[in-house]
Amino acid sequence: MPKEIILVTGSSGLIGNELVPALIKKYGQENVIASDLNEPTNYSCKSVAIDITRPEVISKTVGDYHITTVYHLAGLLSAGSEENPDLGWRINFGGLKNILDVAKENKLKVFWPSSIAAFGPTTPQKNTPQHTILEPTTIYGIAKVSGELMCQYYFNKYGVDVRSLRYPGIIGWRGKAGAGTTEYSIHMLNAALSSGKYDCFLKKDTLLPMMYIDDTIRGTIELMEAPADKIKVRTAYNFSAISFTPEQLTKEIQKHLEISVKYEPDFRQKIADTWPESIDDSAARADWHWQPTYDLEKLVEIMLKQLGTIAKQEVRAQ
Ligand code: AKB
Repeated sequence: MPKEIILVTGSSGLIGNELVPALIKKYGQENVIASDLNEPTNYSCKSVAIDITRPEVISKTVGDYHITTVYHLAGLLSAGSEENPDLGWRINFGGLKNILDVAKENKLKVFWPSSIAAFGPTTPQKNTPQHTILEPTTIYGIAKVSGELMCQYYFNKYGVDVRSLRYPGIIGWRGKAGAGTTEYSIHMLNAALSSGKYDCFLKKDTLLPMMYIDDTIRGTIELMEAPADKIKVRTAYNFSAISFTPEQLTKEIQKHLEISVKYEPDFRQKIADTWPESIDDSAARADWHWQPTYDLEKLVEIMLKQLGTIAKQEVRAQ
């Protein structure tokens, strides 16, 4: 089998911070290249700076390092995109288009995350089906739906082996939370360990699909390693684990630590209101055997443990 050499874009983000070490463990540090807008400095593999809006930079990196596979994570999340729609579109859709063009020229295999943001207010909110109405009202969601269709187009027309998942809210501890909406959960967990107080920008009963990062990383690599003929969905697979509200998360945290939460919904509530409450991911389960393992109880326990360890290390380093 030809050697696989993997480029990860957006390596410094929440997911990149977990995916890069997982890929290094699996494929060896000599076969992984980490990249972000600023060159990452924290990985044992080679790192480079890539501005995803500059196709010539992507092309040069792919040529220089003989890249065969790209995990394209670079993006601007929902709230950040809503604050700067032009930038959101340029990074989220433009960046993907640049990656797909380089993939076409160089026969690369590509992973790109779509999101539950691809759905909108007219989508059935409970147990949202794989194939359903996609009429998002955020610029982030519009870029995700357009991106999904572009992935399918590049697969059908040019044979680019591009695979995608509609990520729910991802909860991890190694990287910093981005400018998203489901990221309230990570801020709340951090607040429980620091001040014990949190002002939540969503209403307490906002039910959203969520997932612990270890499930995300495993599912993402499993999708990429599945035989091509098992991948029947070339837009993006529904990808699900659990759903909970801010209030349910607060109650679970309170089993371990004291936290008082005030609810002060802002513009991010409007974004959350257009997203599903729960997702039907039976296509992913049937086609490439997706199976989540973390429930809310396990997620909170491990997040508090890991964030607590980091906080102690930071205090010792001061
Ligand atoms: C966000 O809230 O913007 C992201 C997402 C669900 O895509 N976490």
